Amino acid sequence: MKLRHDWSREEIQALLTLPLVDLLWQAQAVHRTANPGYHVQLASLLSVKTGGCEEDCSYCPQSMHHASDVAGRPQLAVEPVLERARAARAAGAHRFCMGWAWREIRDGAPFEAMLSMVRGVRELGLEACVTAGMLTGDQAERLAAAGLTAYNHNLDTSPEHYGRIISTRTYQERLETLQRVRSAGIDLCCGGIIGLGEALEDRAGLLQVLACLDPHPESVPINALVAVAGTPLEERPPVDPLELVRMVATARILMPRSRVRLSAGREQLGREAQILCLLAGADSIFYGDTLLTTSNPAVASDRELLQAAGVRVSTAPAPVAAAR
Ligand code: SAM
Ligand code: DTB
Ligand code: SF4
Repeated sequence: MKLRHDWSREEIQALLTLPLVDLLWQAQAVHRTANPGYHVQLASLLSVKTGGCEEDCSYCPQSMHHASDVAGRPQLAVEPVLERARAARAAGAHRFCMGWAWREIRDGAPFEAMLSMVRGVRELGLEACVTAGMLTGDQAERLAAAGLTAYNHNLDTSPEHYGRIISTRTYQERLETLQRVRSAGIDLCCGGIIGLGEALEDRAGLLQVLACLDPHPESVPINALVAVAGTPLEERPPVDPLELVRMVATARILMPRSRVRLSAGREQLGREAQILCLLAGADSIFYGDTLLTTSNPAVASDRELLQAAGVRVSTAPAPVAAAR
């Protein structure tokens, strides 16, 4: 399958607006070729540093600019984090993702602790993912040396809509961090959110930026806004689940070999809508009762969902003796 990095916005918009049955047919054809076993990766998420973030992302409950901010929670230490990683592995997770509500990583004790967490998670045989805002080239190199599998840094929306959602940093800064992660040899986890009041052209615009990255991000999280009370977007109406299906299907067609992760917002979806997303090419979910600050479907109901859909769960790799 030939991978393309030259998609035009018009082509993407045409995919997004295809009759749903035709879009699903195309997405499935791509997905069945790239992922014939319909393997789904389970990724568990833990907030290591919660709230008090300097950025003003209008969807985010952890920004210090919003009434929703849950400030003053102490940052978790290395051992409790690794305890949670062991529990996630025992529950069947394949990847362990850790979040820090930071604008950027600063050097010092918290960064050293982050490196220890990455090493510890890798020694458990889990993939390790970190999301912690902007980082320098040197920090990216050190995370790579600790064995970090992937760095999550979302573009969230189109370059045009971005300024209406976030004012404290630019799209360009986001792209520069992504480049540093790439240069250090760490996989990219980069996606966005729908339901921010964006137009269809903005959804196409986000997907265009992602699909024109070369190589494509190894994982692409597609979030539906969780409208949290106290954030500027608290009044936004819920997204139509079929819009999410369209977004997943189009991402699958554009980036055949990337993991498309059905991320925040699953609690608002029925079982059938989630199965449509799996059919459309989603091959990863967040697994565990919480996301960062909001809730996620229970582990038992997710097991039932995957069983009902008939997809297979990726098996966790064997533990590595020591991280690099
Ligand atoms: N501070 C880091 C950053 O922004 O990269 C890491 C954490 S941040 C919470 C990770 C991602 O979660 C955001 O980029 C956004 O895409 C997603 N997110 C945050 N709040 C959300 C919400 N209420 N609904 C849906 N997705 C959300
Ligand atoms: C991503 O794209 N979605 C996850 C993960 N990357 C870090 C975060 C979703 C957060 C939803 C709101 C919350 O729980 O605070
Ligand atoms: Fe939330 Fe991350 Fe934005 Fe901070 S940078 S407000 S944690 S999304």
